[in-house]
Amino acid sequence: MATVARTCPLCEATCGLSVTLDPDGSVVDIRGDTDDVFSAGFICPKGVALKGLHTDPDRLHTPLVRRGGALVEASWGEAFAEVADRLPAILRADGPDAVAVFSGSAVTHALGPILYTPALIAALGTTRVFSAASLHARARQVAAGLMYGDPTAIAVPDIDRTDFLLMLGANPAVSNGGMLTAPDLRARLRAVRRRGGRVVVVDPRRSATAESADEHLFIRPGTDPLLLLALLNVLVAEDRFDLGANAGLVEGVESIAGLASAFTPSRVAERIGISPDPVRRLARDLAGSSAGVVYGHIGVATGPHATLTAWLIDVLNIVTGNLDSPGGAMFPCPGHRSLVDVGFGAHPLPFSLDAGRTRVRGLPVVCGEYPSATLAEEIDTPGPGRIRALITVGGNPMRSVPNSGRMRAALGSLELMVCVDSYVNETSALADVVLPVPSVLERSHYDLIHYQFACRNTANYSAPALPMPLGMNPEWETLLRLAAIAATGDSTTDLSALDEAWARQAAARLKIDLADVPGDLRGPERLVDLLLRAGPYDLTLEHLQFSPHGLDLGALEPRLRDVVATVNGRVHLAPADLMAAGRELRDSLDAPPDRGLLLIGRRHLRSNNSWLHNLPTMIAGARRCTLQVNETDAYSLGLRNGGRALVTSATGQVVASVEINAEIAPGLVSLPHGWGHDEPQARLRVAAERPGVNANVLTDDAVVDLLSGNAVLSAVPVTVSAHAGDAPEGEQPMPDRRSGLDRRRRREPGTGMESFGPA
Ligand SMILES: Nc1nc2c(c(=O)[nH]1)N[C@H]1C(S)=C(S)[C@@H](COP(=O)(O)OP(=O)(O)OC[C@H]3O[C@@H](n4cnc5c(=O)[nH]c(N)nc54)[C@H](O)[C@@H]3O)O[C@H]1N2
Ligand SMILES: Nc1nc2c(c(=O)[nH]1)N[C@H]1C(S)=C(S)[C@@H](COP(=O)(O)OP(=O)(O)OC[C@H]3O[C@@H](n4cnc5c(=O)[nH]c(N)nc54)[C@H](O)[C@@H]3O)O[C@H]1N2
Ligand code: SF4
Ligand SMILES: [Mo]
Repeated sequence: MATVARTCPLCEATCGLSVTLDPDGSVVDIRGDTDDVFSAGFICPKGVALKGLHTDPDRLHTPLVRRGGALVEASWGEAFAEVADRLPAILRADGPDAVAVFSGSAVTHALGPILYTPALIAALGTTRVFSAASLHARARQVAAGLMYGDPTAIAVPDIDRTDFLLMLGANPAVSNGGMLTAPDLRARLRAVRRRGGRVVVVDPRRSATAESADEHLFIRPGTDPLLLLALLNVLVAEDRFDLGANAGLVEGVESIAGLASAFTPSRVAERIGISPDPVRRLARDLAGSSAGVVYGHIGVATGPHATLTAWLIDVLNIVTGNLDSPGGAMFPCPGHRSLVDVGFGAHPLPFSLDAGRTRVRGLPVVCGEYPSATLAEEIDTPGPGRIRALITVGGNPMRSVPNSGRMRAALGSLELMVCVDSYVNETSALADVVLPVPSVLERSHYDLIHYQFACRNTANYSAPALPMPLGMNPEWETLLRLAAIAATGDSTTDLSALDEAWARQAAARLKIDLADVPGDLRGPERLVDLLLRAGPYDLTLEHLQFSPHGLDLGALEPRLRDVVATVNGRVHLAPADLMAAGRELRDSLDAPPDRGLLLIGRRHLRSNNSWLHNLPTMIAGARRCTLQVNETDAYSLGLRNGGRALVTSATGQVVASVEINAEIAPGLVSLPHGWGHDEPQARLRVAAERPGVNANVLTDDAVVDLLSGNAVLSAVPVTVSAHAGDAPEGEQPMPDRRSGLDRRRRREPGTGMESFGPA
């Protein structure tokens, strides 16, 4: 038996795995790699599940082509010939923008698609590029762009050295961290408390993270910017702004103080559902800590004011002297050069919101991408520039993008759809051609994306644990083949010349001599070697090949001066667009507060957005795709634990199983996303047994965070009523958790949560 060390690519935590293999290549077991320099043996159930993922009988091994209405097995040659028959004609007739590319979250977790999807986009020449970034990260990018001049200037909590963490809309106990790469984040949070620090969680649910924090404040969904402005208001009123070492580098402090003056804790209390006293205390704790940091993710990054929230989080870190300071919010410095430096996802610097507008709605084009919430309208709205063909890579827009009803009709109207994916899921079920990818264990890995958000500077390369099986194609070659078809119309061109040209272009941009790279390197390995050579630590791929458990490149260090890319070299605390949005919020303060029922999401440890539900070990146990509702609301809505509820929004309806839950505040309901495995042509046999419902039937593509175009997936207005019948077959109700209500709920005295019952 052999044991190989490799990095888990399933989430952002980048844990080291120790994979034990039989001589015949079958996986004996997967454990945490205790020698991994970053994760030191931590592993979650998803890492263990890589074994089941590898052997899942529904995972694709052969391309599929639609014949007579059904997807049937085809050779690679036949599949590529099908694309070559149809794609070039569309490009010729309607130009490059008639063909769109959607790259999903799996792209950011795999070297092949990270490095070669851009080659496909370049060959197509299309500007219709969509990705999961506008479903979770775009607001951070726009706020960073406006403040620091560079949308990639993202600061992360220096979690191992902080002594006060205020966390909004994130649940790392389940997600293991988002836009914060920190394996075993739960232990790192425990360590904050052990060394005398405090963790405060702001969340409309008593999440697992909230449960283990020092303090949890329930908040009315979508109102986080009001809380953040109230914190600033207290800091101004008590003269607690202290920019520390950054004082000379920051402009706009007075404007922030002026804006915050209207947002007193008592004025926002009813809207946010938090009384003034805890807000004042929170402001003092943050300002009084020796190293504090504010951090937020999905719950606020997919809210209706996502850019405003991202901005105010950074503003708070700056005015309390915590930006770019140990224990505060710091800019990582990974082992490799940024992909932006080779032109991937680049945005003209200094950043502006004028780099382009979408065809139909005129939303900003950021980092070379259209917002994913505009994908359906760009397909179904007639006129020049309409999308007629779509290539998806590692994504499931039928389950991840708002307004699935419209999306389904739009995808169904396409003249050609090609999906590069490991499954026939709800999206690829609609494709004309499906191209499979190797299993995680059959490909190499280096986390080009998430090391940019890591709480320690780290570099770790994993060679494939298993050889590529006969009949499989490396994903980078598949994407390069599609690029060749787009460029030449021919499906049989020699790819080595194309790969050579792609590497030469990257080397020129990085100012590295391609001759320095070992001559036997090809594909992603050659590009990773180039990016490491051009990086700040003079690493090479060979260094990492000799360090199978990774290289620790040290704690984060201050580097704000290197990061700022504004014209005058200063941090803009009060950019005009954000101030205008802040003033709009101020002007709405006197309008009557909204009391309608709001839908929020949640994640589960044994899931990965819309996938992994096909593995028996991941789906076992109590049903998960439930509509969580508080006891008070359940009573007034006539809902019963284990019964059914009809949930209606502006875009659609679903019938979900009810779970009465004491952890969720009144006035809202929660449904996880990524479910609804009931698409007739999908091939997910295990998932189909417990399909759940698709939350994105209810989210609205017409409502986006206007500054960034990021989708709004939280705080969605809904109505809920009882629906006849019990929970669907096979979905056993959870035990009624009402009995735990008093024990679990430690509500802050005097919060306004009681006022959140539905109108
Ligand atoms: N096991 C597992 N891990 C994952 C994923 C997965 O699907 N499963 N997905 C991965 C991905 S793609 C990402 S981006 C990350 C996301 O990682 P996280 O950001 O940690 O995401 P969630 O676990 O969804 O936590 C979001 C929290 O926000 C709260 N919330 C909702 N609305 C609001 C609001 O208006 N205000 C506030 N303050 N809170 C709100 C929710 O109740 C929830 O507890 O996780 C990654 N890791
Ligand atoms: N309502 C609601 N909607 C949401 C969210 C939410 O919180 N609430 N979260 C949003 C977020 S944060 C995200 S990131 C998006 C995710 O949205 P998507 O990226 O569109 O969806 P995923 O479910 O992550 O799909 C990943 C796909 O990649 C495939 N795959 C796995 N490995 C590989 C590989 O190596 N190569 C290729 N080519 N494919 C592979 C899987 O089979 C799966 O089909 O969803 C968003 N949608
Ligand atoms: S936390 Fe993320 S990276 Fe670590 S084992 Fe689990 S899925 Fe893999
Ligand atoms: Mo995400």
